[in-house]
Amino acid sequence: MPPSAPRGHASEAVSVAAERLWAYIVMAIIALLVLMMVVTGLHWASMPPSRVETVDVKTVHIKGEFVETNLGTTMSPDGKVTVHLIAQQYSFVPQCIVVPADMPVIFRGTATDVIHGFVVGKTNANTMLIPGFVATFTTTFPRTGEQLMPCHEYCGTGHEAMWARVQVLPAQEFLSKARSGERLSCVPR
Ligand SMILES: [Cu+2]
Repeated sequence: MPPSAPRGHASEAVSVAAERLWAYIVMAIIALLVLMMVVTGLHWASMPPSRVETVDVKTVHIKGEFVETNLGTTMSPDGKVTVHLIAQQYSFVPQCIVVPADMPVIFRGTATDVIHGFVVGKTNANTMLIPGFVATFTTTFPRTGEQLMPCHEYCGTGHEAMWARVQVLPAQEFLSKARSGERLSCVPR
């Protein structure tokens, strides 16, 4: 209320009405936010992510899709590109990952000891790797070139030295290498 307005003046009623209106709007916004928190909280509590894949940490090195000979990038006959990787204190296997640009790439990874994670440069490829669980996502790399891939979950004293590299190749170059059907990586031999 403007201090100079005389009591009972028409401007008082106008300002009181305006303030009441704003109070109602703000209360409605707060109520909506609380409702959103309650609904999403109940929703996620009652419906955990549906596709939870587990893997036995004790045998992950010796059988199944995460044996050493299966780590790296493969292209299946139907053209699906899949990267299998493992995180352990304090490295990723493989240390250098080859992927094609402009093609969907499926990542499948797990950890063998403690929780790790990775993010590929400034892309949206970003996940946690939890022992006993398979982390998977599909992404597409629009730009060619090399990206750094650090571990982004603190995993112990060697955490800051835990890196891999990702080489994004032009799709044609990748396809010519992948045609041989074997797993690919850019780890120097
Ligand atoms: Cu780590």
